[in-house]
Amino acid sequence: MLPALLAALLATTAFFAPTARAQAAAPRRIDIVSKRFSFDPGEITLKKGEPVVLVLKSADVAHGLRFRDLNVNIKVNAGGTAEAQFTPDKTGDFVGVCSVFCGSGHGMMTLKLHVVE
Ligand SMILES: [Cu+2]
Repeated sequence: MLPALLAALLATTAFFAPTARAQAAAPRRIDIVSKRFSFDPGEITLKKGEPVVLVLKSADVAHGLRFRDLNVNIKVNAGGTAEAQFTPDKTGDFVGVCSVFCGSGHGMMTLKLHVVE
């Protein structure tokens, strides 16, 4: 009886703890639409140390969004949505590029990211 009760208690704790944490952090969500051959918006500004969720959507084929210096790489399937949470740990201007080859203009797909104090 006691082990069962303990297991139930642990399960409950495991279930509620992440929810409570997520609500406490409540990271800002930023929608980005990728489409041959651009990102919309083409420029975003974030605050250093503030967690965000980048929500990448594809309006056509598969795309990706990589910020090499920030260790972020999101890949999205054709017509799909993918997201990644990260916290910018340094200020500066960064350039995100499409990380999935999507056609002739692939190399021109960039997104400017400014991280401010
Ligand atoms: Cu591409």
